[in-house]
Amino acid sequence: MDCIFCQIVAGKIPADILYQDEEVIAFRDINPLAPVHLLVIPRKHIPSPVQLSEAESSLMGKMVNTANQLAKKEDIAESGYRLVINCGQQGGQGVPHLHMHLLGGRQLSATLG
Ligand code: DGP
Repeated sequence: MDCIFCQIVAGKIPADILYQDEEVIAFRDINPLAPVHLLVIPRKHIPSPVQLSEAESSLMGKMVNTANQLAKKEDIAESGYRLVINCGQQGGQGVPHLHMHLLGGRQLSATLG
Protein backbone atom coordinates (compact mmCIF):
# COMPACT_ATOMS: atom_id res chain seq x y z
CA MET A 1 0.00 0.00 0.00
CA ASP A 2 2.89 2.39 -0.65
CA CYS A 3 1.32 3.47 -3.98
CA ILE A 4 0.03 7.02 -3.62
CA PHE A 5 -2.85 6.44 -6.06
CA CYS A 6 -3.89 3.23 -4.26
CA GLN A 7 -4.05 5.33 -1.10
CA ILE A 8 -6.36 7.81 -2.88
CA VAL A 9 -8.51 4.89 -4.08
CA ALA A 10 -8.68 3.59 -0.49
CA GLY A 11 -9.58 7.05 0.84
CA LYS A 12 -6.42 7.12 2.97
CA ILE A 13 -5.18 10.37 1.51
CA PRO A 14 -7.51 13.14 0.33
CA ALA A 15 -8.10 14.08 -3.29
CA ASP A 16 -10.57 16.25 -5.14
CA ILE A 17 -12.54 13.34 -6.59
CA LEU A 18 -14.87 14.21 -9.47
CA TYR A 19 -16.05 10.75 -10.47
CA GLN A 20 -15.81 7.19 -9.26
CA ASP A 21 -17.40 3.85 -9.97
CA GLU A 22 -16.46 0.22 -9.46
CA GLU A 23 -13.63 0.35 -12.00
CA VAL A 24 -12.21 3.88 -12.24
CA ILE A 25 -11.76 7.04 -10.21
CA ALA A 26 -11.01 10.58 -11.42
CA PHE A 27 -9.58 13.47 -9.42
CA ARG A 28 -7.76 16.76 -9.89
CA ASP A 29 -4.00 16.64 -10.35
CA ILE A 30 -2.20 18.06 -7.31
CA ASN A 31 0.22 19.92 -9.59
CA PRO A 32 -1.96 21.23 -12.43
CA LEU A 33 -0.29 22.10 -15.73
CA ALA A 34 -3.45 23.58 -17.23
CA PRO A 35 -6.68 25.17 -15.91
CA VAL A 36 -8.26 21.72 -16.17
CA HIS A 37 -5.88 18.91 -15.21
CA LEU A 38 -7.54 15.70 -14.09
CA LEU A 39 -6.29 12.16 -13.66
CA VAL A 40 -8.35 9.08 -14.50
CA ILE A 41 -7.06 5.86 -12.95
CA PRO A 42 -8.23 2.28 -12.55
CA ARG A 43 -9.03 1.27 -8.96
CA LYS A 44 -6.90 -1.81 -9.52
CA HIS A 45 -3.16 -1.32 -9.13
CA ILE A 46 -1.82 -1.75 -12.66
CA PRO A 47 1.67 -0.20 -12.69
CA SER A 48 1.64 1.04 -16.30
CA PRO A 49 0.08 0.24 -19.70
CA VAL A 50 2.82 -2.38 -20.20
CA GLN A 51 1.28 -4.44 -17.38
CA LEU A 52 -2.26 -4.20 -18.75
CA SER A 53 -3.39 -7.72 -19.66
CA GLU A 54 -5.53 -8.41 -22.71
CA ALA A 55 -8.43 -9.23 -20.38
CA GLU A 56 -8.08 -5.78 -18.82
CA SER A 57 -7.82 -3.85 -22.09
CA SER A 58 -11.45 -2.67 -21.93
CA LEU A 59 -10.37 -0.57 -18.95
CA MET A 60 -8.61 1.77 -21.38
CA GLY A 61 -11.90 2.43 -23.17
CA LYS A 62 -13.55 3.04 -19.84
CA MET A 63 -10.84 5.54 -18.90
CA VAL A 64 -11.23 7.40 -22.22
CA ASN A 65 -15.02 7.48 -21.88
CA THR A 66 -14.70 8.80 -18.33
CA ALA A 67 -12.27 11.51 -19.45
CA ASN A 68 -14.60 12.51 -22.30
CA GLN A 69 -17.54 12.82 -19.90
CA LEU A 70 -15.46 14.90 -17.50
CA ALA A 71 -14.28 17.15 -20.35
CA LYS A 72 -17.95 17.91 -21.02
CA LYS A 73 -18.59 18.61 -17.33
CA GLU A 74 -15.55 20.88 -17.15
CA ASP A 75 -16.77 22.66 -20.29
CA ILE A 76 -13.69 21.98 -22.42
CA ALA A 77 -15.21 19.44 -24.82
CA GLU A 78 -15.78 22.09 -27.50
CA SER A 79 -12.52 24.00 -27.07
CA GLY A 80 -10.49 20.79 -27.05
CA TYR A 81 -8.26 18.88 -24.70
CA ARG A 82 -5.45 16.36 -24.50
CA LEU A 83 -5.41 12.85 -23.08
CA VAL A 84 -1.94 11.64 -22.10
CA ILE A 85 -0.61 8.40 -20.65
CA ASN A 86 3.01 8.48 -19.63
CA CYS A 87 4.62 5.05 -19.68
CA GLY A 88 7.83 4.16 -17.88
CA GLN A 89 10.89 6.21 -17.02
CA GLN A 90 11.68 7.67 -20.45
CA GLY A 91 7.98 8.24 -21.04
CA GLY A 92 7.94 10.58 -18.04
CA GLN A 93 5.86 8.38 -15.73
CA GLY A 94 6.41 9.42 -12.12
CA VAL A 95 3.63 7.53 -10.33
CA PRO A 96 3.72 3.76 -11.00
CA HIS A 97 -0.07 3.30 -11.16
CA LEU A 98 -1.69 3.53 -14.60
CA HIS A 99 -3.23 6.97 -15.09
CA MET A 100 -4.56 9.13 -17.90
CA HIS A 101 -4.08 12.89 -17.77
CA LEU A 102 -6.91 15.09 -19.06
CA LEU A 103 -5.53 18.54 -19.84
CA GLY A 104 -7.39 21.55 -21.19
CA GLY A 105 -8.69 25.03 -20.64
CA ARG A 106 -5.80 26.73 -22.45
CA GLN A 107 -4.01 26.43 -25.79
CA LEU A 108 -1.70 23.45 -25.43
CA SER A 109 1.62 23.23 -27.25
CA ALA A 110 1.54 21.47 -30.61
CA THR A 111 4.74 19.60 -29.72
CA LEU A 112 4.78 16.46 -27.64
CA GLY A 113 8.24 16.72 -26.15
P1 DGP B 1 3.06 11.22 -14.29
O1 DGP B 1 4.24 12.13 -14.45
O2 DGP B 1 2.38 10.88 -15.61
O3 DGP B 1 3.37 10.00 -13.45
O4 DGP B 1 2.01 12.10 -13.49
C1 DGP B 1 1.66 11.87 -12.16
C2 DGP B 1 0.77 13.02 -11.75
O5 DGP B 1 0.23 12.71 -10.48
C3 DGP B 1 1.51 14.37 -11.59
O6 DGP B 1 0.99 15.29 -12.55
C4 DGP B 1 1.21 14.81 -10.18
C5 DGP B 1 0.08 13.89 -9.76
N1 DGP B 1 0.13 13.53 -8.35
C6 DGP B 1 1.17 12.95 -7.70
N2 DGP B 1 0.86 12.74 -6.42
C7 DGP B 1 -0.43 13.16 -6.27
C8 DGP B 1 -1.32 13.19 -5.15
O7 DGP B 1 -1.01 12.77 -4.04
N3 DGP B 1 -2.56 13.69 -5.37
C9 DGP B 1 -2.95 14.17 -6.59
N4 DGP B 1 -4.17 14.65 -6.69
N5 DGP B 1 -2.13 14.14 -7.66
C10 DGP B 1 -0.89 13.65 -7.49
